[in-house]
Amino acid sequence: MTLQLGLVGLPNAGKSTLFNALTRAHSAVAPYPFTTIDPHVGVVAVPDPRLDALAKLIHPEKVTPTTLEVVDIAGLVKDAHKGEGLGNQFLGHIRNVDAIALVARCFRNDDVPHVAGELDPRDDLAVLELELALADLATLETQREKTRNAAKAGEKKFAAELELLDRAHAHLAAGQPARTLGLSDAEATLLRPLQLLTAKPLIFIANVGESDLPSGGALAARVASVAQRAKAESMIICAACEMDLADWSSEDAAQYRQEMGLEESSVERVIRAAYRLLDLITFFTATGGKELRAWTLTRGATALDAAGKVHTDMARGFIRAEVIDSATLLATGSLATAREKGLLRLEGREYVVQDGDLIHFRFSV
Ligand SMILES: Nc1nc2c(ncn2[C@@H]2O[C@H](COP(=O)(O)OP(=O)(O)O)[C@@H](O)[C@H]2O)c(=O)[nH]1
Ligand SMILES: [Mg+2]
Repeated sequence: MTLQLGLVGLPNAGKSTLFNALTRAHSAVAPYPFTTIDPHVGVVAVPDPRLDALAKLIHPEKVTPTTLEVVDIAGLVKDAHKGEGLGNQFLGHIRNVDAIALVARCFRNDDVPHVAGELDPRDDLAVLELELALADLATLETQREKTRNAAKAGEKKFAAELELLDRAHAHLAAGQPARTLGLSDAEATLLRPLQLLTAKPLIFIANVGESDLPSGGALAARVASVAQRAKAESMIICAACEMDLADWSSEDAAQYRQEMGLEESSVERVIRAAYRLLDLITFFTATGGKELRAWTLTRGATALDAAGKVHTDMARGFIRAEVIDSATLLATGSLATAREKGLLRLEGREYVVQDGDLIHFRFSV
């Protein structure tokens, strides 16, 4: 299961442009072929300098970065929650993603009409946030009805659930996202099946024109203030520029970025932000020295979880994990030396995997 970041925004915000830039950009790690699952889902390699450095040390035949999926969700419009246009279908797509990037139009282009005429990303973001909240309110109302009936039938556990649903409903009705409900683990588990849209981790993207790089200009500042209120990150991107850059050589692209005062590729920034949002870490495997591969894991996951990512057999027949963190390995210079020096630790199935660990699983089936 690959984690998905959904691009959500009003029509003409630049979602498809950003989607193309993200999925066409050449990975810094290894040439990763752009794969389309369908026209709206793309696979992007997660850039990781540690993977580059490990490849230089291990000389594998193949280097495989870990990936994220990006979903271009067709324009959300006002009244989508009522099923206007293809509203319900769009909301269903959003329900399935793990994190949301709200794309706000901040570029001026008289050839590209804006739905509301006057350009103000605060209005656009308010429409988006409202639609997501109204969809959640509808979900909560339906669930409340079901739970209320079950509670009437006398089952005690439903009374507690009903209370939680009432609390969530009041919170949303007061204009707050489900994200800020402050749930206990048990409560979060109860609400998770509802896949509330406003509970999903969120970043804001100000899609600016080239002339507003790198600072973003006045409209991007408005996006930043909306993001701050939502306690979320915001970033400035020129999607159209990034799409052009995807076709340039990496030297030319680097020179352009330097001239524009951009520190790194926006593609990398978006992917990194998604990683942070989802609280993900990366571990590496180097099977027989042939394939060096990066894998994504949720922070806090164990060696057994990691083994299961690689192969179900490895989890089933798990014996031990041989672990070295990549920084130590890189400083040592070679896997053989690290082994001689006893730097590879033997860890059991409960070991909590750390970001950057290189793991060799010992298993028998
Ligand atoms: N000037 C400028 N135009 C952009 C930018 N991003 C998108 N556009 C243009 O805006 C139009 C709509 O973009 P698109 O990505 O299709 O928007 P979507 O409806 O959100 O998918 C296209 O003509 C793009 O070329 C940008 O950063 N600057
Ligand atoms: Mg589009």
